[in-house]
Amino acid sequence: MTDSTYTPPRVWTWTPGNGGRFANINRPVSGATHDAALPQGAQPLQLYSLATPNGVKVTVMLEELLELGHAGAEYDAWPIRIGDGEQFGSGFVAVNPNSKIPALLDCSGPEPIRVFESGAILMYLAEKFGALLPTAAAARAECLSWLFWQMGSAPFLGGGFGHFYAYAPFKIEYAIDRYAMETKRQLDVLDRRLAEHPYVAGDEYTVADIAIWPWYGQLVLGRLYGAAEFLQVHEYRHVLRWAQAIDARPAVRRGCVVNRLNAAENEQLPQRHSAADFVRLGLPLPATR
Ligand SMILES: N[C@@H](CCC(=O)N[C@@H](CS)C(=O)NCC(=O)O)C(=O)O
Repeated sequence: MTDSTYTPPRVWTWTPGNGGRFANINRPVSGATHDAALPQGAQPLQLYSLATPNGVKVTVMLEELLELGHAGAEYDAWPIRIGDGEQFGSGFVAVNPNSKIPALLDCSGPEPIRVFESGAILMYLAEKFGALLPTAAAARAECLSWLFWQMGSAPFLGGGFGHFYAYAPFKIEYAIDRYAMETKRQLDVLDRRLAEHPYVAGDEYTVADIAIWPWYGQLVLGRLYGAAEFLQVHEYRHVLRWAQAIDARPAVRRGCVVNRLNAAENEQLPQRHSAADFVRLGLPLPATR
């Protein structure tokens, strides 16, 4: 076990640039650091995001809605370079006072409606279009329970395990142990559920799958933190079956490349303005086009 010689002082003070991977964007206060207007396109929905697991939830949701034929789900997607601090621009902070992607502006009505927090965005869109969220009381309760399970659980996977395993400036055995155990417990929760049901909320693909897949699905597919072997993800075979099935969905394939930066040219779509943008990448277009 790591021997720590650190004794916390009576009052915590901020040391900028503590050496962690995201030290340059972390600060103990909120609010805008600079004036910067957000770009705005012609589509009814404006998305300000990035292709991280939290961002991908929303682009997959929008692509699934378009696949279902909801033309009102057309969107312009603009990348927010969080490594460069664009989430602290005044325009972005006006849409999300919490300065985190994803953030959505619904411009389809007389006044724009802002929505932030990926879970709130998924629910907002599901209710707006009457899709991917069951309406019968029991099925809806089950779906929302798993949607909010994701919101509460993923910070232990991302901010806990991922941070200490992959991003912290040095390895702390205690922290990695604690969050590896919790991550494996969460994978086991999902595995037991998916042993009995094709999808997380039951028989239907819903916003619960859309929220959970970018984190736990991509983890078992070996796409997060280079931790597949460390966590022995192949043991969660029901999660793996579900993850592979969702990975093959055309809307998921499209959603994963939107607002993606720093990938090969043919695997990223930094901005998305219409379905035609996917042609260059050779991806399947919405079936309704
Ligand atoms: N609970 C939020 C989490 C969003 C979040 O953590 N976004 C990260 C990227 S995945 C971010 O924008 N980080 C920038 C920062 O912390 O300054 C949600 O689900 O929308």
